Amino acid sequence: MSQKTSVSSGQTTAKPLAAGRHGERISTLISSKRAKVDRQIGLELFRDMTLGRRFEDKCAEMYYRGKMFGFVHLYNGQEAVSTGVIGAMKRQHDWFCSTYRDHVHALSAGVPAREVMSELFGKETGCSKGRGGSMHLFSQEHHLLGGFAFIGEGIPIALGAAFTSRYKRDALGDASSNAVTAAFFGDGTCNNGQFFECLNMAQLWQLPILFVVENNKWAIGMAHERATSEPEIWQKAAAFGMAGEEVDGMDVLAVRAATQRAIKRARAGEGPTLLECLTYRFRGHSLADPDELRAEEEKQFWAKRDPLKALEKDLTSESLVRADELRAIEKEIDAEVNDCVEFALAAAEPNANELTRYIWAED
Ligand SMILES: Cc1ncc(C[n+]2csc(CCOP(=O)(O)OP(=O)(O)O)c2C)c(N)n1
Ligand SMILES: [Mg+2]
Repeated sequence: MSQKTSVSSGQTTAKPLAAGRHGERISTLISSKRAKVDRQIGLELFRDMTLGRRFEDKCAEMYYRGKMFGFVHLYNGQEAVSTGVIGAMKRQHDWFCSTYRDHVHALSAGVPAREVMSELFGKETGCSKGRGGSMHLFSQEHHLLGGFAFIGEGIPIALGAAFTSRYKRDALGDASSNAVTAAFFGDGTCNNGQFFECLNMAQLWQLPILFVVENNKWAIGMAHERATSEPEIWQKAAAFGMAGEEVDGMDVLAVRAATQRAIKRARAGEGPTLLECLTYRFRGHSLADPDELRAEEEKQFWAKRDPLKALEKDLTSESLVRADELRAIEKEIDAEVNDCVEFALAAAEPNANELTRYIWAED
């Protein structure tokens, strides 16, 4: 049976919202169980989300200044998902699998900003040695299984990582093997066959995996409600007998609490969870997208739910931190982001004679 621990009232407002059903869902979603955080964790969450936001803003600047090439998909607006999920897991122990919208997942997983920015410039110092670029970030050290250009491509890879954890423990007798894998993907991807196949297998084998759907309402220019027969993706878990939950993806404390529940189940051998995070991207699909399809009113509706401002309000209203401390963090992050750009611009290009190096594991 699916578990719905966040409760929607199911009521619709008298006047339809400009933001449509996606907006109505988040407006009526009650995040009853948000994570309680102390000052230190609160600051860490704010720092991680700020790094994600400022890093992406810098990417846009570099792209429009002609310094960065190829497809670049930014994550602005969705930071509470990356930080909420990865921040509730164990870095360099658990595993993370991304999509082409992968910069911020890599940063949250601990890949240094210098390595991520270098990769975007195609430099040898990049986390994929400059051979991958924006959509193919990878770090064995930080357990980042990759960014993937084809939608749904990462889900079976993540499933394999989750299977490995279980196999090491149950078949090879390694009692310490309790890593959980988080697979991130979008709403549009949930109409892809790999999603259903992997949900089935994960539940059948009770694998330690968290399927994180970042439902930002849009798949390039296709609105979610137009493309799927059941827009409430979390409900699809029930077809497999899997735990499913919907959560406010603009609220990092709600995402963190939902992740903690899912991770607890996964580590206890109680299997996977499908977590649908309701969110929104603040920029176009990619930096090549003029973003003309989405209504201005809809964008404004979501801008009011900026996850960074929401966290700041939470932390300051509980007097855990002062606003000036957060401004100081932003300054530090800006310096870090500027430093990673300078580092990446000055770094060496890969040697053209070594174009195919690193294709095989022995390299
Ligand atoms: C297998 C495959 N089919 C089509 C595409 C083209 N494509 C690129 S992004 C995208 C939309 C994905 O939307 P969603 O899963 O909601 O992710 P978001 O971009 O919103 O993060 C599509 C169809 C692709 N990359 N791979
Ligand atoms: Mg989407």
